Amino acid sequence: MADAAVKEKTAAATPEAEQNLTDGFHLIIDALKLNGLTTIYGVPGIPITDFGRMAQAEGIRVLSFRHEQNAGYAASIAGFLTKKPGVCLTVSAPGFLNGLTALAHATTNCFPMILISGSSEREVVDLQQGDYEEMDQLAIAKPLCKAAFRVLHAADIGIGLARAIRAAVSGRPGGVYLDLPAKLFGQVMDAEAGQKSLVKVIDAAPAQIPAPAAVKRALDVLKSAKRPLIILGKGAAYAQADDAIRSLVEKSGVPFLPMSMAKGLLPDTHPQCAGAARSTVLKDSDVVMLIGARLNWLLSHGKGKAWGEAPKKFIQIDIEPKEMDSNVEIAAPVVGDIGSCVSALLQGMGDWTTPPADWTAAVKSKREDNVAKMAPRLMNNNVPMDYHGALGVLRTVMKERPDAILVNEGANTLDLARGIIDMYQPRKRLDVGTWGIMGIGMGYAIAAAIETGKPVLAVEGDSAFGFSGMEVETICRYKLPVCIVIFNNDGIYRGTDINNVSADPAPTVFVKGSRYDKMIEAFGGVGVNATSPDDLKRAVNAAMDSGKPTLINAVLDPGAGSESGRIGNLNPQSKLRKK
Ligand SMILES: Cc1ncc(C[n+]2csc(CCOP(=O)(O)OP(=O)(O)O)c2C)c(N)n1
Ligand SMILES: [Mg+2]
Repeated sequence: MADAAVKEKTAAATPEAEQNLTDGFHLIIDALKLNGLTTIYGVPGIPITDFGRMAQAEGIRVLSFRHEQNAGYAASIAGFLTKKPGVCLTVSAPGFLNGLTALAHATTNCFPMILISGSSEREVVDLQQGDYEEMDQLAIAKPLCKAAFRVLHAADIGIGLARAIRAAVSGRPGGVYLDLPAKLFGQVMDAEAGQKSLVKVIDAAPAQIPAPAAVKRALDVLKSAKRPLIILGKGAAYAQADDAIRSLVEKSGVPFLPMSMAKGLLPDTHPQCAGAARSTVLKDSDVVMLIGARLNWLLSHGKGKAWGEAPKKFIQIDIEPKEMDSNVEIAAPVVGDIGSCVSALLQGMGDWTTPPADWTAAVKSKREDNVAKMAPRLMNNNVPMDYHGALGVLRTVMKERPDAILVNEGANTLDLARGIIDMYQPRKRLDVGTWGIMGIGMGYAIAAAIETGKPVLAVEGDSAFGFSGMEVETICRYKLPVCIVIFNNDGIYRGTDINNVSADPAPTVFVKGSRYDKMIEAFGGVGVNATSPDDLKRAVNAAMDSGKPTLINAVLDPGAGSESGRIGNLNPQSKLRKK
């Protein structure tokens, strides 16, 4: 700050001198713009307040949040949607730490993101002399991201940002930390030398072509299958190789199972979609081709009960060689970027024989049975609403607006919405991701609206919403076309738990009958209390048509949910617990 003040005075005294100078503030802005990074999600404060103002003045879109974690989640999903690193900007120590959760989340989910944090003076931090917001941020960030860099000299800003961009988007994408000490912003240098020091990153995520032998091996294994299955992960959605993936799936004739954020890559209503026959295809398949999907907990690590007794062979397509054999043996690893791998497979297929008809017919009939069983439940008009009645309405809303973006978090609210709401287009479903994290909701909704210009429907558990709820002000401030529907069942999983021992409520319950709709009214948004599926339908359609920031409090039966949604089995049990 002091440096900036001194510089301003000097510049006023000698205007012609200033023309030949630039400084850290401007070089960072120029470097971002040069690389097409024109949106920043963040929270202002020392030492980056002026930087945000200047960036805005220079045409960068600076979106100011109420908490860095939400700004960070916004940046992470911007990275997923655009294949460019989403940028989050924070102040030092506490702001940095608030943003760090999102950086770790981006890394875990393989989203490209750069967390840029201002930091305190190196000399003071390193001697631990108690600076304002003192913290060795670089050291703390390192284990939680793909790469971490610090820039100490204005002349290195160009290189520093170039390294951050490459690290974020090349190979398997992830989070990168860029540490910018306060002094850097005010550092002055010759303007021409400054311009020359900037780097425009060429081919930041170069294609990684798979080895022909690996492609042939994969096709041989797939050809040998009697009951093949393709699993599409969010890596496949990220790749933006939509046409090639669709062609591969359709030409192969193999049933496909989309992971949550891969839904819509091919429509959930596609004749080969096995989404509604998930347990059957996992159990009974004999060859499984994973495209940008990892065999982590979300796929029961590729083994155990969910995968049945039948021996299985896995083909895995992934950009990260270390992913292979992470949980089970991979018979045919194909390492490369998804687009190049899928194209190579397509080319190698030649005259292809589709899988045995008894397998595809069995999958189809299982799917149709399950869909038919579900249908009447989705049409119920119960008051208070249950999940199926409410989700039946939202399913139709999304069907009628296939290019809207669905953001989804919660436990029951997540698991049931994922199964019930069909998706029709790629990258339209954004949810809790690899960690099953609560708190992504409003950050994702904001970034989705900003990055795509499309209307956003955020379907939120009442607990999930609470993690980022204050950002409804941000949504109203920027007048974003976001409709938030809160599935209000008075608590986490359910609102019915009772504490028999003291006056305190049970740990999973909230204030009964809360009116979340009133929150958005405080900021000029539209609030609606919906008690029936019909109410909900009217309110959501009005919101999606008007594009006005809207929050609908959907009153659900407090007893409707189940513990931890679909993953209750992951809860450890006490043998001593008194029933
Ligand atoms: C950051 C974070 N904290 C806590 C949790 C644990 N957790 C899982 S789901 C959930 C909330 C579920 O309640 P709600 O959002 O109301 O959905 P419901 O099941 O009631 O529909 C919580 C707190 C988590 N997943 N992530
Ligand atoms: Mg709830």
